[in-house]
Amino acid sequence: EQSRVRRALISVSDKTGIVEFAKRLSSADIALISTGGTAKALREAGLHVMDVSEITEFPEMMDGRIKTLHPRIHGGLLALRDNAGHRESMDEHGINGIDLLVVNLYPFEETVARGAGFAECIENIDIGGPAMIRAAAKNHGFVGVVTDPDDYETVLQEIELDGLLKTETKKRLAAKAFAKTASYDSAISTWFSAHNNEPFPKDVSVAGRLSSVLRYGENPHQAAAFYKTGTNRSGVATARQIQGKELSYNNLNDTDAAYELVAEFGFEKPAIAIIKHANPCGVATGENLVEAYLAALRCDPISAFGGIVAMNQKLTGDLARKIVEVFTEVVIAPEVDDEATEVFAKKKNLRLLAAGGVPAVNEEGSVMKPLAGGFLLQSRDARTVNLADLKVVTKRQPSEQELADMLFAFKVAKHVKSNAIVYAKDSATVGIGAGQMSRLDSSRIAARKAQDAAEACGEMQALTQGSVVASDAFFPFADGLLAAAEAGATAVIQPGGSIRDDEVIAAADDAGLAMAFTGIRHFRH
Ligand code: 93A
Repeated sequence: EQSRVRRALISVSDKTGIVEFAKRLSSADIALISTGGTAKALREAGLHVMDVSEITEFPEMMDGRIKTLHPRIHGGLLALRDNAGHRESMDEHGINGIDLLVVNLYPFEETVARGAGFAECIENIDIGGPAMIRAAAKNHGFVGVVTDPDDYETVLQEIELDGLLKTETKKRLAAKAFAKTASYDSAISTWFSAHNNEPFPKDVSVAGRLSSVLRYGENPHQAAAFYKTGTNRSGVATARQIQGKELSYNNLNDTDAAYELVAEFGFEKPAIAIIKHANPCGVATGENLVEAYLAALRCDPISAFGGIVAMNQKLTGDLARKIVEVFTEVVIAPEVDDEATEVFAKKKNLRLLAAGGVPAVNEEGSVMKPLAGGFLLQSRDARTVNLADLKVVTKRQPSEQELADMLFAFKVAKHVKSNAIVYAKDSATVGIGAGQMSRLDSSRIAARKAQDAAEACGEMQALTQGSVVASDAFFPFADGLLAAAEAGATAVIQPGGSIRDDEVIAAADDAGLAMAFTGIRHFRH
């Protein structure tokens, strides 16, 4: 038999909406018990509140480290109301049942995120809050536990109806409560390990918040959902969808790839990337976004059909009018102006996203890759190759234009699945070879795609004539490099480090190429 909610304990750090919530609980004849700061806020709003210290007969002490850690509180949360022995203990020790617990925790993650010192972070580890949350969630048969202000309204509506909380509701709240304490503890453990210079803790639990259940996964027979980890890295996770159909699993994956790629160019120059199947089919920077878009599109107009377009600057009406000429699935930009929004409104299905910002390329972080029975964890590939990293190894020095294009091509190659070969000219890709098992094949495919693109534009000569070529890893033999020379490349950028580097350098010299080594590899599998 269900019993009415009579007593609620409220102890919250984030006091958003708490006064309104408590007022309605009080109107529903529920007695309120509270810790220091929360009690003060509620009293100021004219509510009648009992202090926890009145119940425990202990003052809050040790700078608040001890507030609710007491059998009169935990007994009230944990006692099984239908168990005679438990009831006896309650009577004997003056313990009253607590039927509703409303807690949100010390803001540990926020304290870490704003760069607070070690001692302050430690002080923001909540002990009493999680203890109460876990006690109430364990005893969810009798206690409702509210850990998220988003649940205030639903809980109120049930209570206002008949003074009760439904069994399913209490169960749902308990599951959410344990997820909350698990992710809270995982944040503490990750932070603590990093502090001890242990980048890889013994146990890793990935804490994410369900953002949406997707229609299906990579294929229609797979189920899928999108979880957000709350790292605040601008991108698909922070984006606001302005219009268009629901984003699919593949849309999210490809949009992420597209946005990370344009982020390489920061705010230094307007950049556009067009993505298909997580690989770019055209990337360019330009004086403005329209110029960059047209140059990116020229690289592979056939593959761009049904693609995803990302940019690193505000999307304007001019560009929107160009994009809608090609069938496009998703468009993502840091911001979208009103004119562009209007242009896209006519394309009902097109998904338009405003991400708020562009993620910092050099930001530290980890990436995970699942495999059967486990997962691999590594730090992000946060390296960008600069002029200072380059070592020219050929007799011929690259020209200034070649150097600029080499750095551009290498940045793009970082975002192409290995083996990656990228031809570029005038800060635009002209041929991309991705995901082949042999570097020579990637090289040939990139050159052939450039030839196709030229023919599609009614040009005789492949766009690779007079281009530069980037390789994500070293050329193990001279053949891949010679294929590039044959396609018309005049300069090469690659990590170097093959045992046959001498052979490869000699072949480059013979072909009159300029070549620079980066010393940095950008595998992406
Ligand atoms: O320092 S604590 O770990 N010790 C406790 O006994 C305790 N009880 C509640 N932190 C404790 N809390 C937390 O205090 C709650 O989780 C909540 O975040 C906060 C509310 O404090 P106040 O009402 O004084 O603002």
